[in-house]
Amino acid sequence: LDKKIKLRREETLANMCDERARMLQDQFNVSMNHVHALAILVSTFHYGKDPSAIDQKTFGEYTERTAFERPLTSGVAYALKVPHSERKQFEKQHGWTIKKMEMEDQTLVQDCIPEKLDPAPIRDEYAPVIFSQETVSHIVSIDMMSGKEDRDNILRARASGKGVLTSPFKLLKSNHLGVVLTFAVYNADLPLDSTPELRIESTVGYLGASYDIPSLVEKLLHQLASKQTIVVNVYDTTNALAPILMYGTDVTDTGLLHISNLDFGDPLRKHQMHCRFKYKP
Ligand code: WA2
Repeated sequence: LDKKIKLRREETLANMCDERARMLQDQFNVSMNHVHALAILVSTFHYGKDPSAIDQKTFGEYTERTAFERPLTSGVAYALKVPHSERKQFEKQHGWTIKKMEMEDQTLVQDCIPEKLDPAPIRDEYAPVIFSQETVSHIVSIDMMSGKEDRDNILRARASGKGVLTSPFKLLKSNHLGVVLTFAVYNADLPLDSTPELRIESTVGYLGASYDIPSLVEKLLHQLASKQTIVVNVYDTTNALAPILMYGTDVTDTGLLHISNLDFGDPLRKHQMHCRFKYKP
């Protein structure tokens, strides 16, 4: 009988964990598809029309009204590809200088007050944010290539044509651990088998979404009852030897553990959900 109860407990935990993992993965996938569609929208209405049919007002309104399509995201933004040769012209046209994301004093960066940010140092190219959803308006004018995680994402997104994810890192202003999803925007509808070289050359900008993991996973788990029953942790397990805790507090071992795999659509990144019962039987 004891064995039967134990088996039953394991089954319950597995079912609860798999259900939560599936929900998180599905919501992530839904918003990823919508961010992809936004990248195509910018390509069609900003670059496909002359004059452009998108400005900050249109972008801000559209992204706010369609926010329900992107569950778990805290905001979307569009950064422009600007080669150094065009920097002066770009800054004159926009009436502001391209800002650097990183400062000597990390705490000030997190506050993210644009006037306090330094101008971006000279580089071959920049990726300043020109359009944003209201919720992330604090990143407008910041060069996304001046932050390591954002830069890696931009380089990988434009060479691959796929949606790519960063490792977890502290997002600007919110100071919460999050991930950024990036799609490149091209000046043409490129065939699926295009070379990375052609893709990089055809790149005009980058559409990105940020996921504030703690608050958004919390919101998701809240929708399901039984928060009193199980403890959930989400890890980035890309480096199996050094998993990064993305959600939850450090675990108190109550014996039984169930691991559900998560697929967030970027084959380079691996994620897992770990579930335990809150109390020992
Ligand atoms: N968005 C919001 N908060 C952030 C952030 C970000 N990146 N990086 C650090 N904190 C415009 O990939 C292009 C969004 C980057 C896209």
